[in-house]
Amino acid sequence: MILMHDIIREGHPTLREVAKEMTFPLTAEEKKLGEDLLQFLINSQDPEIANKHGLRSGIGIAAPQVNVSKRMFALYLPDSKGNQISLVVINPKIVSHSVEGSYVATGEGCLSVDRDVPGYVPRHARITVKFFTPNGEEKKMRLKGLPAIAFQHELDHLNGIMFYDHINKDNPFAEIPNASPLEE
Ligand code: K1U
Ligand code: NI
Repeated sequence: MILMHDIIREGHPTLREVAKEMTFPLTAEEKKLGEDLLQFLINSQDPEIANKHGLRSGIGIAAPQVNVSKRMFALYLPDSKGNQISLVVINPKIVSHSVEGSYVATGEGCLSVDRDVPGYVPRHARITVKFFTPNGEEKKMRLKGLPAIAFQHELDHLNGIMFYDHINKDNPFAEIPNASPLEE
């Protein structure tokens, strides 16, 4: 079971590495890591389990955040229609994106950052993505709203990028041209 002390924090060099592409078939250890990442998110959103183990709530978590520099992350959140997105994503790519941007109105947080970093984080409003499942099946998906933002936040972790790298340093809440706020 992944706990908060397994999650590395800003300043750890792994968070700034470009993670390695994964090869198939995955090893048993790599499959178990995917399951553990997804289970962490499920546990973190269960008030009883989260409270018992002191887990911060998350909708996404990437392998580099548990000090494994491989291109894998998990997402667990509802889409705009109320369908649960529950995914382990391997070797993800954004194949196209909207011109329109989006940002979380209250800013972003990160399980690897123990402080509030205020400001808008510019993201693509809609993305078309390709990735592999742990069984090596290729998937293509369209995402919008919070799932699209979460996917981009986690993909950034695979490229050594932190959400605050995108915040305007001179004016963190400066208007982002052609972007709409996402109210949580
Ligand atoms: O990667 C992480 O550190 C997890 C982080 C990912 C994230 C996705 C989208 C926007 C910001 C950050 C989180 O899961 S933050 C916690 C969270 O549950 C949440 C974030 C935004 C809106 C609603 C919930
Ligand atoms: Ni993060």
